[in-house]
Amino acid sequence: MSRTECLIDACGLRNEQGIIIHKPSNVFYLSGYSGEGLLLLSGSMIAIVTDFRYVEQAQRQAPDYEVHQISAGESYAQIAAALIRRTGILSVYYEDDYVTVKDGKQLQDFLGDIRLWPLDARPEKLREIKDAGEVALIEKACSISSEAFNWILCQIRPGMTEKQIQRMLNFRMLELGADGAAFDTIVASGPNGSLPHAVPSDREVRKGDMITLDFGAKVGGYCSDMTRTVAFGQPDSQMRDIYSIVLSAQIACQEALAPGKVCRDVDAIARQIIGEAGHAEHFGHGLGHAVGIDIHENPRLSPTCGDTLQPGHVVTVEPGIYVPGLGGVRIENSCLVTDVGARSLVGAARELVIL
Ligand SMILES: [Mn+2]
Repeated sequence: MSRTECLIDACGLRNEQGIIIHKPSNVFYLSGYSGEGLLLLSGSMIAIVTDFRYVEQAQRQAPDYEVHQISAGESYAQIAAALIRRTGILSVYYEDDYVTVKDGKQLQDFLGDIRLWPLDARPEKLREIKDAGEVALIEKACSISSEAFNWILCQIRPGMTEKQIQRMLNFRMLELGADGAAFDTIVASGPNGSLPHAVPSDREVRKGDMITLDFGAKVGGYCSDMTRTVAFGQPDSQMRDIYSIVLSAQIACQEALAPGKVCRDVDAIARQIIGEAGHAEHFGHGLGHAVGIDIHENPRLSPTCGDTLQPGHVVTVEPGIYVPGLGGVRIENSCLVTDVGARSLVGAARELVIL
């Protein structure tokens, strides 16, 4: 079954029902098309509505789809609604968690008495289980980011700024074959390390800093995600202790990944190890998240997620400890859940590297 057919099946779509897809990551997952526009799906029609800039791209990337081009002054929603009305569809599923109130109202106006129903994130549910081709792309993205990490370790010198290191990492990933960075690369040195999502600054790195690098590559539309904290010169004993706590939490949680495990139970392992070491209040984010076309997908390894891990899930395991005024440590691998357990797709070593 094609992905489109799987979605139609998951919705139990009847003849008089259709689906309209706005979210770019869902458009790409279902059709392979990566430009702007909308997808229309029904039992009798699979179509892309786009504009002049993307018509040829849509035809190339999604050869099974009819491609409809809007004219000047028309909106995607207007043409989508006209196509839907022509097919005799009476109700349409749409992404209630993505379409803005304004766009939703406009779409409803164009549709007249055709009703809109929430799609309830069914495409995202399908996207949770990665097929072999998707795993291969994520694995390639992970190996590019691992290799870029091993390279940057040999490049860091005193006086380099966080922004410089960020640029070099991004450039290296591109040289190694990435289509781009999966998200804004984080480089956080010294006391900036206590900010889990620090924005790289003009701060110059110096001996005695710990440096956190959180980054990923994008390959064929799929993301990798990894974090390493390295020591630039000998770290003080407090940071060394923090590193070993985070490392033992990361190892324990990664080893615990297996089909049938409940996400919040894996998160709890990290929270217990870090809490027993006296750092409960310094670990305020979830243990991890799924990764795929989007950098953050479901399921989440968080205290509230009751989902069960299944073969084909790719999730990050990224415990961290952040102490304001001192610094922080985070260690993150992206891991594939297999039939028997899990394996990291990130090859770089996790043990403390002292530069
Ligand atoms: Mn992550």
